[in-house]
Amino acid sequence: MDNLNTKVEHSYTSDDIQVLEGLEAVRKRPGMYIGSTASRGLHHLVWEIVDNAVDEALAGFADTIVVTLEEDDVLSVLDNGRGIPVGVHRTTGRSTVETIYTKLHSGGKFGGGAYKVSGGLHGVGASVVNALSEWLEVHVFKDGKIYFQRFENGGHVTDELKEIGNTEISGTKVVFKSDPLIFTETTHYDYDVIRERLRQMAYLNKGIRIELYDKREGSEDKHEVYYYEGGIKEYITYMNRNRTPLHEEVIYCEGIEDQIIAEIAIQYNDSYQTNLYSFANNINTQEGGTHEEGFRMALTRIINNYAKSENLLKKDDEAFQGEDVREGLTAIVSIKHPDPQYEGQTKTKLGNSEVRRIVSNIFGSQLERFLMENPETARLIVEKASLASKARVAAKKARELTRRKSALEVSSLPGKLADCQSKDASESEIFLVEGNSAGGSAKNGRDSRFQAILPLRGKVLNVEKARMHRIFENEEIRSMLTAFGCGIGDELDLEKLRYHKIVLMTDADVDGAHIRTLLLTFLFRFLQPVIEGGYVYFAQPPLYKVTKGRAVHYAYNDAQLEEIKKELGGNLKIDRYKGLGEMDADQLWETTMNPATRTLVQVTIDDAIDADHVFDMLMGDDVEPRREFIETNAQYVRNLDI
Ligand code: TSJ
Repeated sequence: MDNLNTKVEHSYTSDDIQVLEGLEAVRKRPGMYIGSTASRGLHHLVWEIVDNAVDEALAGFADTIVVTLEEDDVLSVLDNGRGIPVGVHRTTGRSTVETIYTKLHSGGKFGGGAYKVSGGLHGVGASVVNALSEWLEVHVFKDGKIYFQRFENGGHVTDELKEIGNTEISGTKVVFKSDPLIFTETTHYDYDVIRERLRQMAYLNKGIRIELYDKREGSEDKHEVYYYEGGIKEYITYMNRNRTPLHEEVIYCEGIEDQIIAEIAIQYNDSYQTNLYSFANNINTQEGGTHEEGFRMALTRIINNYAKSENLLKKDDEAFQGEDVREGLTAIVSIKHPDPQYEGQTKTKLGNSEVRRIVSNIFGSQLERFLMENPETARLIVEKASLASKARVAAKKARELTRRKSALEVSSLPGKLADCQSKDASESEIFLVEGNSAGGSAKNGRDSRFQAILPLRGKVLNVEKARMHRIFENEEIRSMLTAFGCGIGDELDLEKLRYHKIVLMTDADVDGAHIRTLLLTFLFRFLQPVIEGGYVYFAQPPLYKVTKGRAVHYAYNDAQLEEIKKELGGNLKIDRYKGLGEMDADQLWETTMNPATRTLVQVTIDDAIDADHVFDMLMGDDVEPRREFIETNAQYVRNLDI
C-alpha cells in the first residue's frame, strides 16, 4: 500500500482492504487503465465521468450534462438524471455510490440492467478516476434530498454517504481533482481538447445537451452549448461544410436489432475523397471493423441493384466496385453495443461479427427505400459512381501502359510521324493534325527544321470516345505517346518531352471540335503536367477566305469577316473553309503554322480539380454539357502567342 496515503482516520474491514488493494493496483500501473499519465491520460478521466452521465441520458433519464473547468485543475460534471442509487448495495453491503467509486470494474454491474454504453474502450469505471484523484466528491440529488460523499488520496473513504440537505432537482454531480503524484507531467485540462470531444459526443448522441464552462482565471469565462437534434445527420452537414454536396438532404438511417443500435448518415459531395468515420459506443473506431464492413457491403450492393433495376448501367458496363460508390462520400456509422469487442493494433477495430449483418440490414433496407423515393438524388449518386468506375478502369489501363513503357521507349517513332530536324525540345513543335489530307498539306507546308506533323485519324478516335481503356489500345494515342516521349502517369518526365509546343490543329467544325475535346480529355487525365507546363496549344485556322481580284484575305471569325467586307467593299468572293484539307500547303503555312503570322492559343489549367470536372463532364453521357464545354472552352485558355 506504499502509494496510498493512510493518514485518513478510518477503521477498515476486510472488504475495505480488498477494495483498496484494487485501487492500489490502479495507482501502481495507471497506464494499464488510462493509457498514459500524460495529458492524454488526464483527459481520459474526464471522458470516463462524462460517459457515465451520457449513459444516463441514453437510458432516457437525463437530457443535460454540464462540464465545468474550475480553478486549481478541478473538474466537475453534472447531469439531470435520476441520481446514482443511494441504497445499500446487495453484494457489498455499502451504498451503491461508495461501491462504484471504490470497486474496480463495478461499472455497469449495478442498478440493474440499465442500458450501458460506456465500459468500452476507456470505460474503466469511476473507481479508476477515484483512484487517480487527490480528492473526489459526489453529490446525488434524488427524491428531494441531497446526498454527499467524499474520497481522498486515491479513493480513501472519508465518511459514508450522508444526506446533507433538501433539493428540488434530481441528478448526479461529480467533482474531482486529479492527483499530481500520478499525473506528474501535467494536471492542466486543455479547453480545446475537451470542447472537441464534447461536441463530438453531442453529435453522436442526438438530443443530449452538453454544456462546457471554463471558470478558471484568465479563461474569459468561455462557454459552449452543444445540442444536435439530428445527431450524426447534422454531423455530416458540419463535416461537409467546406465541400459542395451533390444532394441537399443528408441520408440518415437508424435501427435496433438484438439490443444493438445502428445509425448511419451519408452525403455525397463533388470531391473524389472518401470520408468514412465509424464509432462504437461513442468511441472512434479508427481501424474500422464489422460495423464498417456491413456498411460498405450494403452501400455497394444497394447502389448496384438500384442502377441495374433502373437500367442506369449500360449492358456492357461492369458492376460498381466498393471504391466507385464511395468516391466523394462522407459517411458516419455509429453503433451502440451492450458488449463491444475491440481488436487491432490500437484496439479500435470492432470485432463483434453479428454487427456486420445488422448494420448491413438496417442501412441496406433504408438506403434502398431512400433511392426509390428520391430518384433525382439516386440518379446523381449512380452517375457519380459511374464516373468513378470509368476513371478507375482508365487509371488501371494507364498504369498497365506505364509498365509497358520500356517497350514503348525502344520502339521507333511512329511511321506516320513526320519529325522535325531539331532535337532541341524548346524550339520544336508538333502539330497533331486531323485527317490525312490536312496532314499532307501540313507536311508540305511546314518548316521541317522545327515543326513535326503527326496526322491522326479522327473517326477512329471519335467512335471510341466513351471508352477510356480502348484509348490505350488506340493506334493514334500510342503514336502520340511515342512521339511526345515523356511517358505517362507516375513516370511522366517533362524533361523527356520532345516538343515544347504541342499544337492541336483540328477543323473548325463539329467533328473537329469532337476530336479536340477527346484529345484534351486524354491530356487532362493522363498528361496533366504537360498542360500545366504550358506546352499545349490550339491552332487557329481561318474560317473564311476572302478574295478580291488577286488579293486574298483570311477571317478567323465572323467579326473579322464583317470588318474585311466593310474595308474592301463589293465584289468579294467569300469561301467558308469546311476543313483544313481545303487549304493547300502554302495557305496552311501562311494562315495557321507560320510563327510570324499565326495565332496560337495556349491551353492552361489552373488546378487539377477543375480539370477533373471538365473531364467528368466531357466523359459523361450528357451531350449537352459536353457541347457547352466545346463552345466555352475559352475559359481554359489564357495567353495568346501571336
Ligand atoms: F459514475 C459516475 F460517478 F462517474 C457518474 C455517474 C458520474 C456522473 C456525472 C453521473 C453518473 C450517473 C449515474 N448519472 N446518472 C446515473 N444513474 C445511475 O447510476 C442510475 C440511477 C438509477 C437507476 C435505477 O435503476 O433506478 C440506475 C442507475 C444506473
